[in-house]
Amino acid sequence: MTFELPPLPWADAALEPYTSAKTISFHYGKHHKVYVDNLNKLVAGTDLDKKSLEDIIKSVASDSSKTGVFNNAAQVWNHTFFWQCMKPGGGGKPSGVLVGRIDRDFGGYDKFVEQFKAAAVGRFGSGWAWLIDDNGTLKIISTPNADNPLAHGQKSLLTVDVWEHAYYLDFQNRRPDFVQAFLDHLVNWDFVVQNLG
Ligand code: MN3
Repeated sequence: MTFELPPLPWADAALEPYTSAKTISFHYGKHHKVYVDNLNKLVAGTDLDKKSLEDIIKSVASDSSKTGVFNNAAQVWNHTFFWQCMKPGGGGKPSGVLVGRIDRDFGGYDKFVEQFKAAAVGRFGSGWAWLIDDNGTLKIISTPNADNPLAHGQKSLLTVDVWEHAYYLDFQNRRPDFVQAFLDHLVNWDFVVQNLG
């Protein structure tokens, strides 16, 4: 199948001032698009080209001869997921069903924020921080480069991209400020609840 760059859930400037239209134009319009284009080239004419994106990621995750396919497929999935994790006027404390889960598994929202920031800021180099549902328990993890929870049989609820291209135009080297802005102003908790399933 031919993979397509999915439309963004909001306008390019909708997340300003925390993520600028310029960042989105590069991050979505160039980086995300290139992952889609590369994936299409890599799977064309192979036995992978009839599989879904999720099946490709799971089937090549531990195949060291398919690193290029994995990296591009996972980055397509990660970015599509990441855009949905944000919305204008988002962030802050969640309400409803998530409050109880966060209290139980982290000991409160402040502890959740502390752990999420530590994972996102502490990821050396490029990667992602995630809130996952690991067999009924909420956990925070970080992954390097393109790696993601799907490749490890875990369920993703929320992610933040901490590759420099995600924040450098707006925050330069200040990754902690970007992660704080993400948590305070951008998180789409409705999407997180939807992922709980
Ligand atoms: Mn990115």
